[in-house]
Amino acid sequence: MGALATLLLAAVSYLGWKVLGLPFAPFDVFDWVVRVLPGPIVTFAIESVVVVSHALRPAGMAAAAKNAEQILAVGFFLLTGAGAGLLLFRVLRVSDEPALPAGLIVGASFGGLTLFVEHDLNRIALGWFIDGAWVFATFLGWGALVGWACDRLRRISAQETAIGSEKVARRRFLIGLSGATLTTTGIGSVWGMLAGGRRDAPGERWSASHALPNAAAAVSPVAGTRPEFTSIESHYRIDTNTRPPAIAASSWRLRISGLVERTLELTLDDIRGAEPMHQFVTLACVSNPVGGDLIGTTRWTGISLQRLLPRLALTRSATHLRIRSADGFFEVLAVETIARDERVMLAYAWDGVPLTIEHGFPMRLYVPDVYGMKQPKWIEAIEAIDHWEPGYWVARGWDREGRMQATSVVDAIEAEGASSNGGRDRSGLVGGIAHAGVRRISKVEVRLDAGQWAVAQLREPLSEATWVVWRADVPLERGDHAVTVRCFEGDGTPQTTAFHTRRRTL
Ligand SMILES: Nc1nc2c(c(=O)[nH]1)N[C@H]1C(S)=C(S)[C@@H](COP(=O)(O)O)O[C@H]1N2
Ligand SMILES: [Mo]
Repeated sequence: MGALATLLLAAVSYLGWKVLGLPFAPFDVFDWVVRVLPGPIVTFAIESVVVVSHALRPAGMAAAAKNAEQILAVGFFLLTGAGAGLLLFRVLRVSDEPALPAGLIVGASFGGLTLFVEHDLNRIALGWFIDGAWVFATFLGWGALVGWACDRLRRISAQETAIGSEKVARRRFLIGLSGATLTTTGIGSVWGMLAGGRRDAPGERWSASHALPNAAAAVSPVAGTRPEFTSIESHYRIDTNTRPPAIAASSWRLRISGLVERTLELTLDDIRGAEPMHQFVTLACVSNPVGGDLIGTTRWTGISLQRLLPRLALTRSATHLRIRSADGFFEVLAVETIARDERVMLAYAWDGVPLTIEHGFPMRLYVPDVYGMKQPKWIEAIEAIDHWEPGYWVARGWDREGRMQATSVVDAIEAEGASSNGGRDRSGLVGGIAHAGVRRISKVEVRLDAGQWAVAQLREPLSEATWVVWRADVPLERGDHAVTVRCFEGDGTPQTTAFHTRRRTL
């Protein structure tokens, strides 16, 4: 009964979320529980999900990882609901209290807890009244269903004294109820799925009407190499939210406080009104496995924090900024980094359109040379402090610097042209990307099978902060091949992470 009622609650909530943007408790409760778990457990879970989704779907692992998380969240919700139902039945069995009021009380309590979670995660999208009414109504419905079923089963036991007829009556009741619940669940889920189709970022993309800055580059990518410019839709997404926080552009403020002459509140228009800065940036997740797709390149638009610095009016003792996100994420950035590097920016657009909610609307931070774990999305507050502090992931045991490591990937292995000599002297093309933060790539080398390392050609990158597309000609005979790649940073430092190898049978 508990499981059935929870399934129904999940389906109804899902419909409410997809159609009206109401809270979706299964994801939100899960995210909240993950927040309060100790770092090592969360890290272990994330890494397991990444490893499993990479094994299952190496080409679409970002999406696969999010799906796995969502399945876990719903599973956790169903288990908790089933457990609560079981407990309620057990307790009521030893007392003679009517079950319906007990169910309502438990439902209301769970509703209250859920609302607290929604508030804590900043996911109250339509206001306290509407979201609160919805959460209470759905959870009370859950409690009422469990309680009512419990009462009915008791009455059946009391009425049907003969053992056989009691069994039949109970079974009939349960089958009827399961049928009704499962049908409603099915309708709710399908309707929600249809209603919640992908919403594209509004506005015209910059890339739709502009040539890339390296359009005239002499070296062109080998067919099969990943697009040099990642579309917003295919950019990976990684964060600790199964559902992103709800932020309204009109009421959003960037609050600057702490060690400042006076606190300051900036609106989105204040920030968009200042001189914009555009940068082509490759963003990567520290959890990206060798050859994985948790890396992407787009055009970021925002305001340089260096230029904003005078307006922040930091006091002399301020050395760091604690940058806080609506989802509880935070990162600590040295004022010195901002003073040294004008590229550090508050970004509000990707590819010419406002950031999508998944990618941090309305504001996110860009810091050159570090992994995504150091680049908060959904920023809402900056606090000036006089010391360094570990950020969200660093506090959970992740690498303190988070500096991007040099990496290179083989994307394509293509046999090319007609073969001469009975297929022995076939030539082939291999290609891919290499990236080392903003430290540039000076050389990429490829190795065919167990052969010698050969130097690849490098395409001029979109910027010094983006990956470099490389290509190389290799003699490819028919058969099984393994192509391995390695790169060197601008100053010649060799890649130290594991080399990527791609295999192909020609
Ligand atoms: N507020 C917030 N910002 C965040 C995160 C998060 O969980 N919460 N995850 C970080 C991590 S680990 C990465 S890799 C990048 C990913 O950005 P993207 O989802 O836009 O690709 O966001 C970073 N910023
Ligand atoms: Mo990440």
